Amino acid sequence: MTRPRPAVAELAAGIRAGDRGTLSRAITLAESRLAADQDRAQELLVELLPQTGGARRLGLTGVPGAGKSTMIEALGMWLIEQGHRVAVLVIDPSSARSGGSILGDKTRMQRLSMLDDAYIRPSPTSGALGGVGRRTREALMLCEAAGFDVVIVESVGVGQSEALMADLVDCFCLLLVPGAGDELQGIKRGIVELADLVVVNKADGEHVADARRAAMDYRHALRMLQPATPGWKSPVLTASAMTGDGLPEMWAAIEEHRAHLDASGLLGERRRDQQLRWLRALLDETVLASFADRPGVDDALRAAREAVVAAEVTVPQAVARVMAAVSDGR
Ligand SMILES: Nc1nc2c(ncn2[C@@H]2O[C@H](COP(=O)(O)OP(=O)(O)OP(=O)(O)O)[C@@H](O)[C@H]2O)c(=O)[nH]1
Ligand SMILES: [Mg+2]
Repeated sequence: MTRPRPAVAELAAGIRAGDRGTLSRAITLAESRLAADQDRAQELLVELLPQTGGARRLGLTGVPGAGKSTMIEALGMWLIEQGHRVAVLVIDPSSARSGGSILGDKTRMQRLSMLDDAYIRPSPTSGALGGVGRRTREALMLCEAAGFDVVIVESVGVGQSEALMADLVDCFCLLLVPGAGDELQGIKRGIVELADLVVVNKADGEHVADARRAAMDYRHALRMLQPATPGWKSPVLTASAMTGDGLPEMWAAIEEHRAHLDASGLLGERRRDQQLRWLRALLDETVLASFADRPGVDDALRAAREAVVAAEVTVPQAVARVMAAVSDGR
């Protein structure tokens, strides 16, 4: 069985031309677990590196139902009207397990997905070495090379996905809804601390007053926290993804944050730190994986566990034994 394999140069040309079909194929290639595909994907990424880095990288998180997808669709359509090209990557922890809720997300962004200047893609979170964010990071770079000047990453604000998202984006936006306390919203303090911008969504109809009150509360709470970006006071805005109210103000705040990152040199610093943390994480994982693959490791680990449980050795001694057994096995 032979599959058609477009040359890397051909893929690169298609992506540079902004072709969404080629972009999809390239992202699929980068997501593949086959070593041969990975080689080509990395070759492609290197080739496209000079065309990456140019987008506004925006992360949007919030509890399920906060209105992230609705907000991205409304903001995305507004941005496209302003002449932008908008890519959306949806980090979905459920997609790996169940086939996921992606269909639902696509449906919710139906109007956006029909526009030529939009691209929407789910990002699986598991499988590859390099942390859960790896695939999203590579997809983001490919979208940039394809000329999308705004890339929005959506992540459900529960679990660890928002910390990983903060390592992918320049501006981290937290979406809240009025009328629910922090506990109810499942928002951990650590997430609020990451926010460069807080938006209280669903400020429409009977919720407007609640939304304003919630925004006041958060403005107050944020004063007690370390700023997510040094020298930047994270604004707390109200908006409605449904009516579009507050979206231009939201984008203005994102642009202001960007101007602050540019003027202070923090943009380069943030992206460099992100790359270095990724290098570190991928290296750690790769070393561990290659260690686990060596002959004798399983036996040595089992023996170490037994010896520790039986209190025959200390934990450092057990580790030394495993390391010794493994070097002998080479
Ligand atoms: N009234 C009102 N409803 C909204 C607004 N934004 C979203 N909703 C509704 O809230 C519900 C959830 O919206 P989604 O956009 O799917 O929320 P989400 O955060 O993407 O949800 P998950 O992807 O499941 O985590 C939908 O029924 C939306 O119609 C808003 O600004 N006002
Ligand atoms: Mg959603």
